[in-house]
Order: sequence, then structure tokens, then C-alpha cells
Amino acid sequence: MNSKTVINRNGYPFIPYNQERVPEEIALKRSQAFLATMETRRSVRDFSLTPVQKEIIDNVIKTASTAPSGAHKQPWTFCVVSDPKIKKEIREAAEIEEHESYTSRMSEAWREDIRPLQTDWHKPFLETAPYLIIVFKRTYEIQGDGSKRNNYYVSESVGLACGLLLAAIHHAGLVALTHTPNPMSFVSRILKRPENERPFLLIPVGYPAEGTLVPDLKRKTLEELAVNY
Ligand code: IYR
Repeated sequence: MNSKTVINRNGYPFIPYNQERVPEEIALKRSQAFLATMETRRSVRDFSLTPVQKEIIDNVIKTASTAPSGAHKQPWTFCVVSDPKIKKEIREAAEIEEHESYTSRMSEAWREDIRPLQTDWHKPFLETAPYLIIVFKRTYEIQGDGSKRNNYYVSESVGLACGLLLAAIHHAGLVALTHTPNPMSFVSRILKRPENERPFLLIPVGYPAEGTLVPDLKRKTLEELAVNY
């Protein structure tokens, strides 16, 4: 409760929404500038060994947690790994799964679709990136009395938080990769996560290695991706 709190007619506390009104001209400029910033975001697989200040990582995670979520349950946990021993353990387990995926689990169509990205089962970035952020979705919460209570729109909520996380990482001048080892349950085991958490995305974060190349991809144009009614 703060001094601006008002109690609504059903007895619930509300506060005034306090973002300053942005004049239209400035809104246009800001939307252009943010677009220009985000246009340069790319998934990067080659990381520099240059360390990253932990406070930057904390800030991008706090930014991610500003995402909306079903019933404001914030059904996410962000595990931050910098310990080289744990990174190595994660890499080894991921490479076992990825080897299996690349050699037998992926369909020929899938293999063909990712060929231009030139990925394979080797995942050195899981050790070279100074931080791995492993995002878990919390499918339910344990109540004080030990009973379980399901969260709502869990994948949507955690997906939104991950989008904001990637934008914040990019805005801070860092790079990331949304790595999707499949299956991913090995991270729950290595990080000893509780039963109500399921791994969602594994995101190495750091500075790009010098001279990093990324695939020459094109983004959809507005005409291709948006429909006006
Ligand atoms: N999960 C594997 C394969 C992979 C899948 C997609 I979709 C990509 O865009 C890239 C790779 C991996 O992370 O290598």
C-alpha cells in the first residue's frame, strides 16, 4: 500500500497508472528507434570469453519478469549458471541428446530446414558463454498447506518473459542464443530443480566472439506478416 492506493468498490487495492503521456511525434520517433535497435538482434553461437558484469544479467532478468502472466502468477524461474563445472556438465548432457537428435530423432525435412543455419550436435557455447540462463516454467505452485495449485497460460507467460529477456539482452549490447536441446530434462537433474518446474529454454549470454558470422537470413516484410482489417 502506498499513499496513492485507492480501494475499489469490492475492497481491492488499485494504484493510478502512471506512465507519462508520450506526444505522438515522439512516439513515432521512439518506435522507429526501437525497431532499428531490434532489427540488429541476431542469434549468435560464438561467444567471447570476455566476462559480463553480473548486475547486467540481474537487470535483464528483472526486465524479463516485467512480462504479463496469467493471473499475475509470474510462473517462471531463471537459473543463472556461471560455474564452469556446471556448464561443462550441462554441455556434456546436452551434446548426448543433441547427437541423438541430429543423427536419428530429427526428420529429414527438419534437418533440411536447419541446414542453412549450419548447426550440429557440438555445443561449445554452453561452456564458452560466461552465463547460461536456463528458464523454467512453473506448472504449479505448492501452497502453504502442501497442496498443489496450477498456474494459468504457463507457456504463453514464460514465452512472453523470454521475448522481453532477449530484447533486454540485445539492448544491453550482449548476444544470446535460444538453445532448445530436446529432451531437456537433464537440466532439471543437474540443477536439482523441484518437481513443479519444467525446463523451457536454455539461453547462453555473453559478448560475441570477434569476427562472428551469422547466417544471411531475411525477415518477413510487413506485407508478408501483418494483415489489416
Ligand atoms: N535443438 C537443436 C536443433 C535446432 C533446432 C532449431 I528449430 C534451430 O533453429 C536450430 C537448431 C539445436 O539447438 O542445435
